[in-house]
Amino acid sequence: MDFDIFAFEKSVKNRLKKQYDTDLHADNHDVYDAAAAAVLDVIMENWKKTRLAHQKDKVRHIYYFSAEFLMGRALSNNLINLRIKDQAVNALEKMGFNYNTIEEQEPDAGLGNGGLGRLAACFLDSLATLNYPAVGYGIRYRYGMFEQRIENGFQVEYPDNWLKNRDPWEIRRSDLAVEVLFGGSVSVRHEADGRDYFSLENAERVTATPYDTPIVGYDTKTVNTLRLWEASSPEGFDLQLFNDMHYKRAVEKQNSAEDISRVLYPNDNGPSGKALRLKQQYFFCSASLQDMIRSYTAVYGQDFSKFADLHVIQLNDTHPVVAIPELMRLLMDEHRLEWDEAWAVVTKTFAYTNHTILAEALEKWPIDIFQGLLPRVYQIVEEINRRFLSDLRTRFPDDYDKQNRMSIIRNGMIYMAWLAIHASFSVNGVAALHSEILRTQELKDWAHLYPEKFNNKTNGVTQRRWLLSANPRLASFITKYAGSGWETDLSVLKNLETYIDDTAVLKELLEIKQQNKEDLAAWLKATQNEFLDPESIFDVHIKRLHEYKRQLLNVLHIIYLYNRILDDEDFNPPARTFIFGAKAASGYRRAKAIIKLINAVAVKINTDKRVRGKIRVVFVENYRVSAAEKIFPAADVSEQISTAGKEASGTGNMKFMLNGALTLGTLDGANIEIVEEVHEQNAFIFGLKADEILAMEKAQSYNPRAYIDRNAGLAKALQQLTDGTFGDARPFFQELYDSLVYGVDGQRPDVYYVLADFDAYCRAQESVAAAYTDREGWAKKTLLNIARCAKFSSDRTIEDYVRDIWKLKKIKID
Ligand code: 26Q
Repeated sequence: MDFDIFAFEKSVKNRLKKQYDTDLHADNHDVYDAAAAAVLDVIMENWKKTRLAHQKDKVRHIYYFSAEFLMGRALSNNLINLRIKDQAVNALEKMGFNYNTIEEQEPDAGLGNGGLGRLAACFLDSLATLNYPAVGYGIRYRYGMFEQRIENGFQVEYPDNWLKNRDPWEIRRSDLAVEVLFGGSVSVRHEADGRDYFSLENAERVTATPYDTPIVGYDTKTVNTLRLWEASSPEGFDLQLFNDMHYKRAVEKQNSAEDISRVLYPNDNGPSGKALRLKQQYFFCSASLQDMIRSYTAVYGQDFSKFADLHVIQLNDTHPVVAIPELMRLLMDEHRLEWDEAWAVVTKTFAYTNHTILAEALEKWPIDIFQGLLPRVYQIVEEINRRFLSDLRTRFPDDYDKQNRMSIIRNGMIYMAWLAIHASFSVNGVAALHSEILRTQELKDWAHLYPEKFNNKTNGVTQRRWLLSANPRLASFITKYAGSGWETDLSVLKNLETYIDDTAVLKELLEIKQQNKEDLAAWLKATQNEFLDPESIFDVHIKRLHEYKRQLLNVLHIIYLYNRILDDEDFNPPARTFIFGAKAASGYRRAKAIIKLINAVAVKINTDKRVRGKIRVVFVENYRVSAAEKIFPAADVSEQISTAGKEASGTGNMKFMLNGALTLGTLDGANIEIVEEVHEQNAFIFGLKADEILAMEKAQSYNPRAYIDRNAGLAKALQQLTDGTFGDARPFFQELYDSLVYGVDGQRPDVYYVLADFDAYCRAQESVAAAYTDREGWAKKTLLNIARCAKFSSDRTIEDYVRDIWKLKKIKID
């Protein structure tokens, strides 16, 4: 990169002078803003070059449609990918600023819930790094994932006002605004060509304005675009009403439009059923398709025969599936294609990724909501389904059951996954086990009908953010021993295996982990006044709070361990710090009760002198990407303990591995593939397997009582939930108890097999303790985990998508 450090310095100084008239008194945020703006300047030229190259060569692009992009911070990431971080840091420090302080000024772009949103962000990084033409399309939420504070042990949500200051990375493109219509009624015009043309009357008009953010590839000139849409009213507020002193009504239309991109829905794995959510989905899908069609028709006019050659749209779960009937509508109603022509385009354009097997997460919309909001799109969905059912009847004339099961519209609902599978040319799961379960269980009918569509794409994460940027000590270690080049070819890490018996190297590795643990301890001391002992095992459970992820299993073990230490003087396991970070969906009562329980157990244990220096429990407030970047490098143990068959993939498991933490996990999602790489002796695997759970579910044979009766330690821990041991939140803990032991609201007891896996989990934790005590043995396992994580780079994942689905060509800029 031809980077002029003096120009950069001057550019920062000039901005501080011009914008703030205060190079002397600039506060840290002003400096961040000026530095970011100066970095954007550096990016600008290649961004333009990339745009021109991609236009000029009329190349095939991937369009990643996603309701979420969990980008986190951009400053360090951009500096690293531009390969100018050291120089820029030096320049800023020379000016008297502390880089770390400056970096901390940037709010996370938290436009996602968790795994699915962060995966989208890793994919964009890999696509740019690998020089593939790609656009991310989504929503510019005014408020992202809520800010979590813990008050009296309970989660309290506060709005994430991430745009309070301007976002220096985005460029508003008002020149590219489009209009999206809602509601109204369908009117038909019969025209001279003999066809009926449909349009909407009295619809609500909403303006969609794109904001572009650059996606800088690592060590390449490619700069792709993330284009996020903002909703506003074309009319602004109503001056007449305002003058008549109807102040509320005067801004009604404006508010109603702006509501669409106001806030990210904070529930992961569980649909909202809210009309506003459908509005969000249609809003960004329609705007994005109009945007794509506009650039296409500028070159090819109304000849759509090349559209599917130049565009592939990947649907990130069902959230953007309404794009399917919307593209039909645009092609027929706005561009005058016949149904069959339009359908031929659509079915060559879309590919669908499924991210979950939880039944409650499968999106379906009540017809009345859908039809009321999108009357014309609904007609098209009906027609798609009518034609599909007529095909089904020819293929399976006697199987009425199947025809009913597979109908896209059924029982007053529209099934978005069915629509996606029927219209897409590819359907994929996100880990081998997950894709297998889709094929053989959840989507069995569909895999039978369309076997050629089904495939697996195991998730991955970008080593640029999750190793190079987050863990500079380990990054240098790797370069020193494995060699350079791993930043774009993670298989280089396998060279580390040469050092498996080199005690000096192993010692160095342990020292790096130790330093990272000290850093994390210092950060938690500074931010939440927590005391952590860096000599203890850092056992880390960070991910969204959900029953299937079984944070409750972890807590029950902690309670059990606490009791055991108190009961038995001779029991002296190595010191442990149990670290949690998790947000619960705002309306998910039981998840919130688990957060309260973790905090109540933390208070009890951390204030009990008898276990001081032996166990400690820490809840990291407001877990988010920038916190994750500090936690993964400091972890010894990676908790991946979901009920087998329920976690589609997991990606945190990969970030831990990359940072040398050992997996304590079930054979679920990508854990299985991690263990395939490192072998069982380098991980701690326990618990029921997916097929065993399935068998128990089918036989309805699971009785949690049996497990409680057989295990006094478990019985005691359970009893302590409700006997006041953990303080004053008894109704919440009582519900947790009841859900495990009796089942609540007509549910089976212990739906996620926490009690069935308890004993195996305790034994796995004992193995962890024993293994940790053998420091050199632990270091070997750590080294091996790092050496064998090549498969889990999102670069590998992207190459798999490109080869099997997207069929893109690399475009070198310049
Ligand atoms: C749906 C409708 C209305 C409101 C919200 C939602 C919604 C939002 C987010 C539903 C689901 C999500 C997120 C799901 C998710 O993050 N799934 C995770 O995806 C990861 C990437 O593939 C996997 O690694 C995880 O296993 C999976 O849980």
